Amino acid sequence: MNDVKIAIVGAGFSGMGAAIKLQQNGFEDFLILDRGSDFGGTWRDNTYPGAACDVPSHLYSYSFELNPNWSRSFSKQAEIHAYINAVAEKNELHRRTKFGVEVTNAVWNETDNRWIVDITHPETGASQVRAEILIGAIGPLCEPRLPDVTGIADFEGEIFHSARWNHDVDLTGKRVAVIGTGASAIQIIPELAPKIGHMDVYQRTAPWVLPRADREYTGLEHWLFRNVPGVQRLSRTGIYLAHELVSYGLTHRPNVLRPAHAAGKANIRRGISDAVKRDKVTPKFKVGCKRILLSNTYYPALGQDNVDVITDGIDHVTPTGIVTKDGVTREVDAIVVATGFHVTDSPGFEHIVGKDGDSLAQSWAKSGMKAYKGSMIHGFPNLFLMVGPATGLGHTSMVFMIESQLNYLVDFLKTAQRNDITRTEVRAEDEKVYNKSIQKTLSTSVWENGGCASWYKDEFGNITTLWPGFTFNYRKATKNFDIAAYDTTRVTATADAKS
Ligand code: N01
Repeated sequence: MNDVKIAIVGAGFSGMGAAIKLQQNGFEDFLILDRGSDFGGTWRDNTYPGAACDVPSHLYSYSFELNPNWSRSFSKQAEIHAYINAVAEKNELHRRTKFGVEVTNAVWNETDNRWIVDITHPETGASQVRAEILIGAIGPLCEPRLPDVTGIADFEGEIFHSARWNHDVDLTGKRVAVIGTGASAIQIIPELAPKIGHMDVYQRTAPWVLPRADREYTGLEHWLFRNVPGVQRLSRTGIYLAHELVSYGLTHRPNVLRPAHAAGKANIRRGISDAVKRDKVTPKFKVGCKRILLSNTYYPALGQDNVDVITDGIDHVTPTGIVTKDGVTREVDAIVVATGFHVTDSPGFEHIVGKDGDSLAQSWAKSGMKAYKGSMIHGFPNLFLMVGPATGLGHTSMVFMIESQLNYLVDFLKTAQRNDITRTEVRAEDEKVYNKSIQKTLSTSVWENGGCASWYKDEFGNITTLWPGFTFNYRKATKNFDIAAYDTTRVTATADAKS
């Protein structure tokens, strides 16, 4: 049994950020556990052709590790992954990280006030880590969701999910089907279109895809970012404020976003000349209801003669092709599955077990995901969930939200240390009131009223993933650890006593 004060599960942006902030604040006794072989989480796993960030890099990076060398406004996956690894190296995170480790279970032990974390490693086998605090940094976009389509398991050609790209397969000249037209697919399709023989794009819902102001930074800009103090921060602030304006429309006044409809439609007209295809890809819901996508190359790719957009719905898959509901069979050599992730039903939730013996999945099965400030959950003492419920965004950088959570995390740890607190559990009533207010704010939002189905909603139809409103309000809400919302247990001279 390995004893640590803090165990961090996940070495992506949020787990690494937590580790760096812990170090900076004198909490050195921690261990990061990750099943992969490298830092980066989703930016390590998503290596599909065209993978890039749809938030400008100067904002989609840590505020405490600015990078003046971003090559372009919207960086590609390899550059983001390299940045993440450079940050990890600079902060010497390898010293406190175990890779190749699968966390199979994490169970709260009420007697010891500790998390018992079961792990397995291909070489060292099964063992346990015992921790006072568990930081769940598993990320909401890490478990690929495969479509529940009859026969898909029996397909005999190449088939892989966008987040598990098989680089050994050469798709040049092949007949390829892409299932899905979300954020990943719209980046993959333009990369494949020029090289494949024929592509069928299976679209269930047409997304809004707006032009992307992507460009390389000039030598002068790089020089300014490196040498003139404040220029990079100014650029970052400008990007941040521009994105925050969108949040007002998304949350309170969807009609403010009307110009985006025009921009989206113009993007379609520019890219596709065929009227039938144009009609097929024109969205039928309000912009912003599903994630707004950015691309200058998606529609031109769909407009190519060797690309068909199929909207008839998949009925089943045969060993050699896909049959749509109208009975048409289309033979293919490979299927790319770009159908997203288990977000509100992540398998990871089944393996975190709280004080009553219920897992997060069981606890949330009755009424959906909820947490206090997206971080702490009633019934799960000393668990701090990164990018938890109601922290997701549709308009700007998740790194901003992560850093807000990190402020809260550090203040929580400092408060506990200062007051000799060994057990911290958010009160059920505070959690309830907090989530009620989130749902009230969401009631005017485009996510609720925009006429679409999206992964932002859970099986009960509740939006449990998104932060509604300006991100600076979340920054304010997480500035200080509000101990009054928590039940705590303190160490006394003789024994632990409930306060
Ligand atoms: O997944 P998605 P994604 N049959 O859920 C369709 C982030 N991200 O991997 O819209 C047929 O968006 C589904 O159809 P519908 C970003 O937060 C960021 O693309 O549900 N189709 C949809 O078209 C994003 O939101 C970047 O009707 C099926 C698609 O599959 C999140 O990751 C880049 C189906 C899934 O789209 C997920 O994006 C990439 C079925 N059975 C991703 N099931 C950045 O740039 C699903 N679909 C930062």
